[in-house]
Parts: sequence; structure tokens; C-alpha cells
Amino acid sequence: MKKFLFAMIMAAVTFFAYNVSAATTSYMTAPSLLPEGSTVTTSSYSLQGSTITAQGSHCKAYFTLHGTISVNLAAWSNRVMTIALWDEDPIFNPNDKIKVYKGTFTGREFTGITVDSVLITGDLEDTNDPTAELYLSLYITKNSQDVSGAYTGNFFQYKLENS
Ligand SMILES: [Ca+2]
Ligand SMILES: [Ca+2]
Repeated sequence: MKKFLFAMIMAAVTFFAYNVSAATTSYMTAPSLLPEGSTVTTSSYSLQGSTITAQGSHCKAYFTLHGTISVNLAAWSNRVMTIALWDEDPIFNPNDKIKVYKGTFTGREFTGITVDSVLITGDLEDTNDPTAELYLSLYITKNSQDVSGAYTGNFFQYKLENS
């Protein structure tokens, strides 16, 4: 009887762990950004959440801080990086913009990120579809002293989650 109970607990733990890991990517290197007003998008990742229908309120991006942008760019603490979290949908169906984050700098160092606006908290997909295809779009402001065409390089990492 005790053995049976132990097996039941182990099965429950294993199932829980599987659900959590299935819904979150590992940390990935952010794409290089061009501070010329162009928006860069990442690949999308299919992530199954715990809700019957994927919900905007369950989708998040996480970021590592303290990376440094290229020395070809001005050390400018008013620089802003705008990052939007999206759900990709099939062709002819517009993608869903879920939330927007603002990244801030101290000189060239990436030192802060906050949620700027939340656009979708409810259903992201058709009823009974728990899987969202999450990706980011990124945009970084340009200073007139930046060397034209300089990439910012890989100064942070991100991961995506549908919990
Ligand atoms: Ca989708
Ligand atoms: Ca959708």
C-alpha cells in the first residue's frame, strides 16, 4: 500500500514538472539590433499553457540584464528598447500583440525592463486551443552620435513562457 502511494506521488510530481517545462523556452540570445528605426523579429515558439484556451495573461517574456551595447553606439541613458510579445497566427489571420516591454539603459549598459502596456489578457486562440506561438519584435532608438549601421550585438538573452 505504501509503495503504491509513493508511486502515485512520483507520477504526480513527474506530470507537474513536464507541464512546466513544456511551456517555457530556455534562455536564447537576442537578435542583433540595428539602431536605424527598423524592427527585428525573433523566431516563434509553440508553447502549450495550462489553460483550455491560450490566455494573454499567461504569456510572458523574461530578460537578462547588464549586457552592454556596442562601443560604436553613444553612451546615452535616454535610449529605449521597445519589445513586444506576439502570438503568431496562420496566414490571413493577424498576429496578436499581447504586451509591450520597455528596456532602459545606463550609458551603454542594459539596466532595466518594465511592462509598458498589456493589450490582451483573454483568449489568444480559438476555443480549446491551449498552444500559442510566441515571438518578440524589438526596436531600439537611435542617437545622432551612433555610428551608422552599427549593430548592438548580443547584449541580453530572453525566454518565452505560456504558463
Ligand atoms: Ca497562434
Ligand atoms: Ca492567436
